[in-house]
Amino acid sequence: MTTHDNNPLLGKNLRVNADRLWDSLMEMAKIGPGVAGGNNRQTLTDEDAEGRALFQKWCEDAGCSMGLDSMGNMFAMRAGTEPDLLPVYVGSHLDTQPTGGKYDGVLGVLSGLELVRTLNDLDIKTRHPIVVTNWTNEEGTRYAPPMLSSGVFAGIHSEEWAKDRVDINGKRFGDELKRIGWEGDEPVGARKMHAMFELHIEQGPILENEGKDIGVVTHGQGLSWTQITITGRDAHTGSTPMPLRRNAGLAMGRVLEKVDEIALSHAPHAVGAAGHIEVFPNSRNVIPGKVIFTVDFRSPDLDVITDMEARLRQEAQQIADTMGLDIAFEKVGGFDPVTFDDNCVSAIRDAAERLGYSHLNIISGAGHDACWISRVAPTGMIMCPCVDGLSHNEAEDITKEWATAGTDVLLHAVLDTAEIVE
Ligand code: HGY
Ligand code: MN
Ligand code: MN
Repeated sequence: MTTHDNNPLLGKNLRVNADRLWDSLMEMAKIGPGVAGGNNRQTLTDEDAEGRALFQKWCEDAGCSMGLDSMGNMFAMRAGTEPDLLPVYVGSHLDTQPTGGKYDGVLGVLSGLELVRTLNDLDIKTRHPIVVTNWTNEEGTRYAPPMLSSGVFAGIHSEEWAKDRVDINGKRFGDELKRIGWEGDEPVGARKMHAMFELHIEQGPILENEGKDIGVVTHGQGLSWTQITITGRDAHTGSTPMPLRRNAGLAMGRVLEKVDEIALSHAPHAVGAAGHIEVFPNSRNVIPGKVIFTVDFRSPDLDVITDMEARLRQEAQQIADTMGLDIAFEKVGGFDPVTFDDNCVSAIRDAAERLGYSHLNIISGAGHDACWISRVAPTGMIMCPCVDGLSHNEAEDITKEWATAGTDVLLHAVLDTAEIVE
């Protein structure tokens, strides 16, 4: 077994092919284009199916065999010299937000493909197999909650519950997965992993502001999604006297003020907002009789999340009671803060050191499939900077150098874990 130390080929000179990586990112970005330079390749759409097919072709061209489980999770395996050893997994997600960027998730999948292509170029063999993964529905925008399929894989959700999720048009997850032809036979979660690494853009401003190439992700903050339905009464915006109104829209506004207050009371790490808001009947001259919105709270500290959830319900209930409105709460997503595996974190930090990339320990602000997979396998995350920390926006941007540095570190961390053989 050769490690980096005694094989000059595999030392700091071992790098991926930056142009090929970048070309693949740009090629994938052509599928499900947005309207402002980003992507709208939402899960289980025809565009998602097209992106999956391209990824599968690229993987098979690189000599990988493709596995597909019953949640549509894709597993492209590069054989190791010892097939009975558990594989080292890499990957992320190809689905995007409706106004998403070209790199959120996609970099994590295509960096895994570039890792395989580089090993092929140099005919490097590893003891453990290596598997490049595309997790279905990471974003949770069309089907809540996020990280749905990695959650089923990790035993968090049942497959039945996941497949019964419906989108805003009432389309069922399981039916859409069948419709696009990407429901596999493999039982979800049957695969066992030696380790998993996920490269992802930071989606925040820290690495860029600090001038660091690599984020060594030690923890992931926890997430809580509470969906709130407030019911008042539709009425004419012109002829209804103010005291007689039962204005659900006004109540939502007051609740959202409280969301901001609650999050800020746990500064500097806690965050809170509502990104999903539905107003009924959403007519200019009708007082909203009903609103449905989802409050997204996050913090690295589970006690803080629990406190924010409890205060939200108390405050919102009080606002509804005062205004004579009905209110209902439903927890539609959530996961506890994550501590990533020490050995994976060290492999990532050692790789960055060996390659001469500046690095910083960082807590992930966003949720990722790696957060659930850390429940069933030693898991690590690598981050690269993104411009202005902007993400979930079509203007999301990174540099080829940042993408390449992250992929170089992924390559070395995976090789240290999958073990190179002569
Ligand atoms: O919501 C998240 O943090 C992830 O981007 N799906
Ligand atoms: Mn993502
Ligand atoms: Mn995302």
